[in-house]
Formats: sequence, structure tokens, C-alpha cells
Amino acid sequence: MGRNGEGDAGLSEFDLVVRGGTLATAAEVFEADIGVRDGRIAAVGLNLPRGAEEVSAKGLIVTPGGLDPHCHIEELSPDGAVHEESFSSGSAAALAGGTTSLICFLPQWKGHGLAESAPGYEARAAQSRIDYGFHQIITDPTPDVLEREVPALVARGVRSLKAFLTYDPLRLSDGEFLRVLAAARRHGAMVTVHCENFDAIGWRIEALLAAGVTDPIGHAWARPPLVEREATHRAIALAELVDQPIQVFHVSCEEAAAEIARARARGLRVWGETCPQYLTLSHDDLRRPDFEGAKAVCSPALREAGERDRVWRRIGDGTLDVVSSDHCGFSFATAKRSPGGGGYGQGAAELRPDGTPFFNAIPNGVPGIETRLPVLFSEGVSKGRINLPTFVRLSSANAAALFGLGGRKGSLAPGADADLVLWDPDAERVIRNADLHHAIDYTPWEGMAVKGWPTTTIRRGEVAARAGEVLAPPGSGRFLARGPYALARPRGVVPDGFDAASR
Ligand code: DUC
Ligand code: ZN
Ligand code: ZN
Repeated sequence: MGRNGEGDAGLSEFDLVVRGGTLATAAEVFEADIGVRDGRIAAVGLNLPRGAEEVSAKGLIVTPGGLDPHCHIEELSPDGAVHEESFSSGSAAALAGGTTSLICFLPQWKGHGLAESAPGYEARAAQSRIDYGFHQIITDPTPDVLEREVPALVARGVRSLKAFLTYDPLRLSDGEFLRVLAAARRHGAMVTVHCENFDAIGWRIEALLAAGVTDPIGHAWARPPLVEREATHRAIALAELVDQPIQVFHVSCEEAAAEIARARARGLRVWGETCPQYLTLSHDDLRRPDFEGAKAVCSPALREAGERDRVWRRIGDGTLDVVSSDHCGFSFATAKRSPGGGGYGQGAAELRPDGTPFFNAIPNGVPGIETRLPVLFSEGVSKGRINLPTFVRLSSANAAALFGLGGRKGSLAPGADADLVLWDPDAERVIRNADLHHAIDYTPWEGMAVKGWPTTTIRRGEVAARAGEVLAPPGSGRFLARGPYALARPRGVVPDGFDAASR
């Protein structure tokens, strides 16, 4: 007998058949069964023969497993601060929320090479329950880093670099950013970039503090949309000069999105990502009393409530084509009260009389690896803002193409990894942190009613989470080595006399 007491494992063509679901891919929606063999999709069609294991998807929607291409997990800063999330808990949360792969960040500390920064990071990541890849943060682009370490890293399958235009000590000057772009072009890597103007933010912080503003809402007042728009414009212009593809991370507002749309209309290889926080939260969350606003401090900052519709519109017109979590493991009771924690704050680490930090020193970031897809499904699909293929493109397929995982992740085609999520589109839930699997003591979506929830998550053909129970053990995720791919290639258009191979 087979594992479910049905069929015969020895004779089955498939290890697993997911039967009777409504399949949603990046392109279409149709009824079919999925046959899985050796962890991969082997067949898609009606009335497939019985598998050794059968999972019923009747009345459910089946999508590719989510790929979250922007997560901060167990990052270690030079001062020893660590995000309060382990790869084990973070990836358990991911699975429960329908995400089967993630890309997180190998840090570089200024004054150090890539190899000596954050020793042991790869070993910690190996505890993941889902497949994982890395972006390499570059904070100190020395010739040795760019010419010796980056190509070695790319050869190991780390095909994307991350640049910060703000945060001390992470940020790059324009000259340093240009060198990173040129090195990425030479070695065939994508560049992702955090776009905000550091000096403008610093100037605003000084003025706000001098005026006596210390509450979390000051975070948004110090980082208005134009500091993001200016840096987005600059990043795109510098990338155009070098002819290097880039993705602009976490776009929060129309002003920045418009810069990306303009670049794309001119044929530049520029892509934009946004996050659920910019689609659903606002200044109102930063204004919560008793320091609760700190739960919504992330960068770029949350915007006025009306901005959310404009960000949705930029999803609608394709300018923003990836929704990531930008998950950060800062708990409210601890890290959010430790000034500057983890390097993601800006300015003096001063405390208010009640012991909470000034707005500028609150660690930036919100936890969202588990809620990313349920919030997107509910606010997007259930509320009729996006259709199912768009949901699939935003949640997995586009990031897979952008980061060299196309065909393997974000797809239901034969040959792809059998990463599948079964969604109950009618399930109504209220998000409660107590029900989530991350190691953080809050969610900014506490109390939000959602419609649509993942009931079963299958990772490489194995049921990895079911009805909120995570079954995949720590360490069962695999490193995703990424080879050369189309979207990381330059256009081949450089200004006259420009030698892109020069430093
Ligand atoms: N933004 C955040 O909100 N957190 C981590 C880093 C970032 O850029
Ligand atoms: Zn960022
Ligand atoms: Zn981030």
C-alpha cells in the first residue's frame, strides 16, 4: 500500500499528485492535477494517474510557492547586534505563510573583505527550512573586493549585489556606487539598491530634534517622499551611465515609482519592488501612542494614507512587479527599544525620559515574512485589485526571473521545483501575532481581517506546512546557486567614449 493507504508506491508514476485544484500561474488560471516526481513537477493535466501520495486541492487555488527575495534574517552587525530571528523560526514562518524560497543578505562590514564579514552566516542560513539564496551587501568596494572577491562569489552562485545609498556605516558614495555597478556589469550580477538621500535625512532629523520632535512619526517627517525620489533618480542615472541592470528595493511612493516608470519607458533595465507595508499601512500606524508607532518604523518610511492607492496603481501598470517582505527581526519589547540596533537607524542614540529611543534611533524594519502573501492575497486578489496571475507574478515568478531562478521557482511547468501552495480563497482570518511562527513579539498587521489563507505548503514535493503546522525540519532548505541569466545582462548601450570595463 502507498503512504496514505491508497495506491502502490512501487507502481506509481508519481510520488505525489495534487488533485482537482484551480491552478494559477503567472499567465493563466485553469483546472488540473499536478504530478510530482523526485521533488519536481513531472506532469500537469486532468485525471493524472494516482500518486503514491495524494493531496486533494478541491475548492482550492494552487499557486507556485512564494519566493521572498528581500529578507533580513540573523544579520550580524559589527557591534554584535543580531536580528531576533533565526533561520529556523523565520523559515517556519515563511512556510506557514506560503513562501518556499527566500533571498537574504550576506553582510560586508566596512574595513573588512567579504570573506571575513559575518563569519558563519552561511552556516546559520543552512538551518533554513526553505530554499535560500544570498544578495551580497557591499559597503566597502575596495579593488580587492570588486576584482577578486565578487567574481569568486558570483562563481559560487551569488548573482546579486546590494547597495545602500543611506544608513551609516552601510551607505556608498556615488563614486563607490558607480564602482559597484561597473563591477557587477563585468562579472554578470544584478544590483539591488536602497534609495534614500542620507544627507537630506540627516538635515531633516537635526531640524526635527531641534524642534522637540522625538515621537516615531518624526521618522516619516524626516524621510519625505522626495528623499526617496531623489535617490531613486540618482541610482537610475548612475546605472544608466554604467549600463547595468538594477532593481530598486522597497518603493513606497508615487514619486519614486514615477522615476522607475520613466526609466523603463526609455528602455532602461530598471525594476521596482514594493512591500505589503507600503500597500496597507500609513502615517496612522506611526502615530500610535505609547511608542507603539515604533512597530511601524521602517525605511523608506510609511506614507500618508492616500499614497497606498498610488502604489497599487503602480502595481497595476507593471512598474512595481515584485512584492517582498523586507522582513526584519526587531521585537517591540527589545530591539525596537535599543537605539540603532543592527545598524538600521540614523543618528545619535538618545533616549526619552521613558527610556524609549528618539525616532531617528529606532531600528528600521518590520516583520512580515509570514503575512506577506496572505496580506497580498486578501488586499489584492480578494478585494479585486489584482487577478491571480498578477498575484503569482508579484509573489514569485517575477522575482525568480529577476534573480536567476526562472524555470526553477515561481512556475508550475514540468521541470520546475514542486513548490506549491494550496490557498483557501474563502478562509476568513484575523491576523494575530500569537498565531504566527516568527520569533518576533508583534506584527504590524495585528487585528487585520483577511480573506484567503494558505492551507498547505509543499516544498520540493513534500508537505512542509499544513493547517498552520510546520512539518519541514530546520536544515531541510537548500542553497540556491544562481548561474548567468538574461535579466542581469546589460543592454550594450553606453555613452560614446565610455569604457565600461574601466574602474
Ligand atoms: N529598511 C528597513 O525597514 N529595514 C532594514 C533595512 C531597510 O532598508
Ligand atoms: Zn533597504
Ligand atoms: Zn531591506
